[in-house]
Amino acid sequence: MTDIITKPNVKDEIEVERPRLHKVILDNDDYTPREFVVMVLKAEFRMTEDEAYKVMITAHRRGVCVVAVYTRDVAETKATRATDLGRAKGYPLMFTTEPEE
Ligand code: TYC
Repeated sequence: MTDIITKPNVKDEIEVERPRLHKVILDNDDYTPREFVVMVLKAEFRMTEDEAYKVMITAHRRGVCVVAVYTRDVAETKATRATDLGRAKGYPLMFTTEPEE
């Protein structure tokens, strides 16, 4: 028996969109020690000491710094985990997320 091979019907082709990426943002505060912020950035965002220091000092000087971008779930999980590390020590350290344009 001969198989008939047909080209996929155009109507069957599904167009998928790349998931929107979300930024994790570090907010400055007046209480969390600098070294603690650096430690959290290294632990949760797999940064080197130098990368973490640059992000921390940018947030310290400018008020906020974008830490990284991820899909929404990953961004929210990491922001929550990092914020919780500060809260466990009584610090007001805050990581938030927002969708990229
Ligand atoms: N501003 C804090 C201090 O002087 C350090 C700090 C930096 C805190 C960045 C939060 O996102 C931050 N101890």
